[in-house]
Amino acid sequence: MNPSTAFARVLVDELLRGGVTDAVLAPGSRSAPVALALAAAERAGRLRLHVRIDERTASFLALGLAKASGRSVPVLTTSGTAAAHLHAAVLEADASGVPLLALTADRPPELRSTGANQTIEQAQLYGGAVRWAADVGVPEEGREAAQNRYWRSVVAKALITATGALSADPGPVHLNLALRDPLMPDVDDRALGGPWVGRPDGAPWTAVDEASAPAANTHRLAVRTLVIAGDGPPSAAQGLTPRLELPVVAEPSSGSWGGPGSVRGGVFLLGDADWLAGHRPDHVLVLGRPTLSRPVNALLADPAVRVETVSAVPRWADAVRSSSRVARVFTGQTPERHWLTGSWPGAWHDAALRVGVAVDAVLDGSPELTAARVARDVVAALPSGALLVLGSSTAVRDVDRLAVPRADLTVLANRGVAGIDGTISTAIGAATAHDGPAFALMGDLTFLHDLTGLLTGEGEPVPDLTVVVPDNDGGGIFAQLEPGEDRYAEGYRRVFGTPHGRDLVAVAEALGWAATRVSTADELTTALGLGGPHVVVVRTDQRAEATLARDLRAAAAAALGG
Ligand SMILES: Cc1ncc(C[n+]2csc(CCOP(=O)(O)OP(=O)(O)O)c2C)c(N)n1
Ligand SMILES: [Mg+2]
Repeated sequence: MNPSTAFARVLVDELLRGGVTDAVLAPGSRSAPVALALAAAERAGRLRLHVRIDERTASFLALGLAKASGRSVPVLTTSGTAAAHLHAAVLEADASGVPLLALTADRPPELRSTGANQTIEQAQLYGGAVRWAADVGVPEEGREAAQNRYWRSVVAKALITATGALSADPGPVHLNLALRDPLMPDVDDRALGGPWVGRPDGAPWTAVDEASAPAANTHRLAVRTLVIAGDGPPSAAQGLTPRLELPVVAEPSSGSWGGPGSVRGGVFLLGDADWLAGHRPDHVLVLGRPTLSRPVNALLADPAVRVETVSAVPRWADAVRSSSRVARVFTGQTPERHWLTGSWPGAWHDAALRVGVAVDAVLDGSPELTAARVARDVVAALPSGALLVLGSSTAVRDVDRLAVPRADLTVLANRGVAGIDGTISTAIGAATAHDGPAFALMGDLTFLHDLTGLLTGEGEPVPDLTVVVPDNDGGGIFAQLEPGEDRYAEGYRRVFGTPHGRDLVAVAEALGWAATRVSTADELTTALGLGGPHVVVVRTDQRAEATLARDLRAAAAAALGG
């Protein structure tokens, strides 16, 4: 076996031993040995392989697979700019703690800095965004046993690091793979033998011993304790038990959404200064990473509020730098149980119910199917057990403030860096790993940004995914923020509104997806029931959305007695 082939086959074998079940690749010639080894593993029924022509799409697909499965997912590229296209997904994986494994094929050292074709500085390409990066030495003839140990231990370490098995800090890892010609295999797919064997019984080269459970910390709860749950894995919510009866303002992708204590439209309550003045918590427990709303940050910055953080990972979120304590697990004890069953949590739940009725009346009162209503109705219409992937921008925020929270859905969003990139690919990846129907909700620019994500080639697994796109012909969120104020009207359309004028049904169909345009609530419900892969487009209007957002806030304020 030539050295590149031996290396590639050992690498893939060790990935499989380490628990990898899915891998993604984009084609190229420097990466050929690894690509062929992955394809061979798939033929042997040991792996599900996904092939994409666009590396950015490939990496977000891997991100979605890893996010939904909790397993490491390798994404393989050739050398040069191909490797750079993984950067956005690596950043998202870093910020949201997803075990993405970037495998970038590279030229051997003697070709670097020589002007050789498709050659860049790839080692440390992703800087501090990865938990670990290794520039793996070029496979060579001879020293088989030593090279086998080296390769297997590098892969085992990469997987242990990516999954956070020892650190409790999962995240991306980069293996830069320098390969020398010949790159094409000189043997068939026979099992690895001789010096290339791994540990007996299919074990990984290095396995992690079960870590002992982290020590429990006890939070001293106040009479008025509020839980703010931001984006994070469901484990972030562990320990939040129904018996505590604390009100929970949970973001949709928090794992606590719809769980015990979860209030609908919490952002309306926090955003109403008058109501909050009478219901201000003394103590706020923060789980995960809250990123969606300004009223949450305002509350966390309030010096009268004692802020504490629960974080299973050593990177806790504290964007306003007010947290006075961080603990690994939540083990809140009610000092005096009856304190908590008093009027304060009840007032939050009552207020949320009143706001819910008020916003429903506004949403149902409009004859048009607005983006806001789509967000609420999509959530309500999904079958139990479904996956919902939310795009950044208005989609996730509309669900956050308007939908009735549901604990029976798996809700994911790329909130690590909150990019509008790679969302279709993330959704396809997550849907592929999810057991059951999957749905995604994203704006038109978010959709257009990742069009190559729709491009699933011949023979690729295609999940049951329905992508719902409220199409307001551009970036409507800006109309709801400062740029949307009348005094900036002159430049708005050109530099914020960014209308594209495309027919997204035609666009989706051109890329091979069934697509439907809907304009009523009933049509939306019907379209959601058709099954995927399917794109559902709803035409909406940026300015009307901004007006509606104001109407919703006013209705909430009125319901809160303002
Ligand atoms: C990769 C990336 N580029 C730019 C942005 C800035 N940005 C945030 S929201 C947004 C507009 C999104 O438009 P769309 O997806 O149509 O959603 P809408 O705001 O219309 O609901 C942009 C450009 C971003 N978050 N990520
Ligand atoms: Mg839009």
